[in-house]
Amino acid sequence: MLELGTLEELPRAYREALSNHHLAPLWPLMRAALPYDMPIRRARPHLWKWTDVRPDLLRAGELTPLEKAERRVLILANPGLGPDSIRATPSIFIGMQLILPGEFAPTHKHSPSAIRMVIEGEGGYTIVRGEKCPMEKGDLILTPSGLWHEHGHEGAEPVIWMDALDLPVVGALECAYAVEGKSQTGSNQPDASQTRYLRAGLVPYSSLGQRRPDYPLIRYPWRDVREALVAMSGVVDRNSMVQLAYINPETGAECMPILGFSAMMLRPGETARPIRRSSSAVLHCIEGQGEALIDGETIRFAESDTFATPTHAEIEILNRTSKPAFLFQVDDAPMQRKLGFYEEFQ
Ligand code: GTQ
Repeated sequence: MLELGTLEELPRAYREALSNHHLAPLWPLMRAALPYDMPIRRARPHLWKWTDVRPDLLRAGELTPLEKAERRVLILANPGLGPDSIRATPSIFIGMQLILPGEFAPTHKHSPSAIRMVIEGEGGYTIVRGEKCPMEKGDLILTPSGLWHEHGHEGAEPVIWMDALDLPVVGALECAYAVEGKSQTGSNQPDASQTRYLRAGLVPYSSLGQRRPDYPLIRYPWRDVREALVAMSGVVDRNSMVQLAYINPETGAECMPILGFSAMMLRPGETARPIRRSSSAVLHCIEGQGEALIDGETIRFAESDTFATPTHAEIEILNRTSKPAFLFQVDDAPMQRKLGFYEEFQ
């Protein structure tokens, strides 16, 4: 291995000259920038327990009216990424959002893309591009870059969901910004998951002949995803994972450009061994409970808990119970694939 020169070995006058000229020598930083064999990972495997998140979020509801928040969100800050971190992993922003009965989170659009994963409560809705999407537990709702969106609540109990945004990526490129908008008149029609894209394998015929909408499907109801996982679990080999990817039904590609979404089922007694990958991820338990072994660290998760897995992590997920467990996963594999450095390690 090369012994690289350090900064201290350079004459002070030279270092000062470089600094005055806004120049820096690479060689003392070389191994920090490009370590051998494995990236330096500051992000830690970390668990955010629902029993902590929920009361803290409800307290935010008492302390801060929505008019003073625009979005009432608590950010999941990965402890390895520093005290001011607003990232759950290097690329993934996760927020827990609370909306109280009768409240309204005003219309805006922004350059980062977002999704919602509904955790609790009934009567919440999001209007995306004029499409009114009901929010039921486990539903995935997309809010892609540049699409107008607003949230409201017609129910009686608090509604809480998880937001995932590619904000750390868009922000690092100094491209993150939002635009305020006027309230949208939501269409009276049910959202496209209940109409045009009701069944896998079927798309509106007209979409074959003309330019397809970029984001034809905004809402992926949990009821359908859960049913599909259960059906699949009966035929998938015990050594393979029961996992479904959320895709764009018109293109077959991942449904958003930077972050990817999937749902998995852990059968009773199952130990799942996802392939080691260069992507980081956040997992959220929709139902059931289990244990995740991440780079040798054990995380015990229960319903509505959320945990982060670093890039290149060695992962095992165990369900020791007699009931199935269901996890939702956000990862940055779509971006890594597009940029040409995504890797899987056998
Ligand atoms: O609901 O539009 O967690 O704009 C962060 C930024 C949620 C939202 C977040 C946002 C939103």
